[in-house]
Amino acid sequence: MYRLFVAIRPPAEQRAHLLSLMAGVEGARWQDDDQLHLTLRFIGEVDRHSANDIADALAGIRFAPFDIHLDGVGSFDRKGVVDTLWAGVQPRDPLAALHRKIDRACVSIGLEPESRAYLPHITLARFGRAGGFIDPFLARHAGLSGTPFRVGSFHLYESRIGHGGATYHPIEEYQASS
Ligand code: 3AM
Repeated sequence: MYRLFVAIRPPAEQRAHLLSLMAGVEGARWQDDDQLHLTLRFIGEVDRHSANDIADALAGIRFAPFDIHLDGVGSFDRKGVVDTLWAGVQPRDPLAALHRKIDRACVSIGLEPESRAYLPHITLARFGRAGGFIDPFLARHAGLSGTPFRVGSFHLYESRIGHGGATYHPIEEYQASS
């Protein structure tokens, strides 16, 4: 089985900016450079046959390149405890439009449609069950604003869960139309 998701790989200078933010939160498991990505659509566990179908369906997606920039920081909670610390991106509309195209491609090959609201973000850190105290981090980086960068492609990634957490492996890249 393959655990798949579709994501944008931020360019090196944006990743360097993100890595420079990663300090000062106890209990944070900071993402490393290889792990930094902007999820467009989580797919989950599929067999080889479905993985090939997904790769083919994604190849049929047409989208024009667009620019986004880092914008602010935020967090997700699970069971009332902070679970994920992330950097935001703007504008969200072209990302949401691409998310919908990818969702339609997934549905076309028999996957369930996305049921959760899509909030584009780049995960910076994850937390164990004890969570973490992130208020100073959120206050310090509320004004985060990066230089615009072009989204000219997206990737199909495989997530492999190992002893040290998940590693992410780009297995296919899909280019914008023009
Ligand atoms: O982009 P991030 O790092 O927030 O949280 C997981 C990660 O998102 C998310 O998919 C990305 C690659 O692993 N993810 C994992 N399980 C998920 C699920 N069941 C999920 N997203 C939605 N539903």
